[in-house]
Amino acid sequence: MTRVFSGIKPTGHLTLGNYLGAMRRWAAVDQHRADGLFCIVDLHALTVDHDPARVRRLSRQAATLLLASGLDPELCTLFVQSHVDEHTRLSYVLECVATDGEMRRMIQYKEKAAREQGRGGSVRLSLLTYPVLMAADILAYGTDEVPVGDDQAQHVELTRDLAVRFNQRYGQTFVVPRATHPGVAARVMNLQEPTSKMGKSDDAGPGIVYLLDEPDVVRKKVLRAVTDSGREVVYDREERPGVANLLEILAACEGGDPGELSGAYASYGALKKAVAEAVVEVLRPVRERHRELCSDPAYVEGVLRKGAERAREMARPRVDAAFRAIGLLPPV
Ligand code: AQP
Repeated sequence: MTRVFSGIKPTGHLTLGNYLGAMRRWAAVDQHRADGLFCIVDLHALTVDHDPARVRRLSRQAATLLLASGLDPELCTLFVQSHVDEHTRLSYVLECVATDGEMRRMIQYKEKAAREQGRGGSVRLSLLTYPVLMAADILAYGTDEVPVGDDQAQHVELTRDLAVRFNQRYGQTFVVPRATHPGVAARVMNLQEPTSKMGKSDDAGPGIVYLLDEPDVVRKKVLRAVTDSGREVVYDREERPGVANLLEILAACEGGDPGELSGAYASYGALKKAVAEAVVEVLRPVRERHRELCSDPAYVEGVLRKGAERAREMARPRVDAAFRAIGLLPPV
């Protein structure tokens, strides 16, 4: 069975972008057709300035929201990265095959390092080595497929390079994974800045729809979305990114093609109303299920405990094999 690994970073409240671009597909498709591992990658959240209590809170919330979105612990493995030591064990070994130059070429590193410096902070070494830990997350499980958004494609490419290099130097150990991209909603854009991704670690603002926003808040954010001075609803990503984003969100919520949907709306106002209601409806069951799960934290903890046990069993043999292959003595 195809093995799929994907992660979500507890760096902010989860957004409509996370849901439409990733979580919904994990629950509706990936966990049914594949052996799915879905991970709250909390170690990655430590690579930038953070509040420890907030990371813990967001990790719990992400697990609850993933279950609320339909992940079924009977069908997939849901766990927290820091609960499975194999990730950091393997990360060190992979640091011994990766190069400094490779790390510095990562676009996300350059962007995030500049952001940290812009905020007057220093750049953590872990931000530079983050793609190696991500490679370890993936390679530890013999992953075949990694569903990712556009911005993570370079990291999966690096993961493939490291797997191939390790296998060539030290013997066949890792499966070489491939990235898969969601067809719809690959990149939900910020409603106020439609040329930037709707990112959960961006400063909170009216351009980001959070999964736990009240319906009226969702409506307000969508109705205030930035469009342009035109009047006619046409789908043109380059010239009219705001309207294109709304059409793509609508298509992701209701099905259909953004270009074809554009013909159904006579004004931006009508389009925004339709998008607002579509988003409210898509998020309604998630919010309701989330509320139920919050009243049973022991259930969520149990899922994470079993998930970590299963993940550990899957990862350990391959990570042990990598230790032996690269020259480390087995424990006596
Ligand atoms: N706007 C988006 N549109 C489509 N897909 C998105 N994803 C995230 N934002 C959008 C997808 O959600 C999954 C988990 O994302 P992540 O936790 O790895 O990172 P992020 O949400 O992409 O992170 P942010 O918000 O940009 O900020 P940082 O990196 O600082 O936490 C991924 O599959 C992602 O593609």
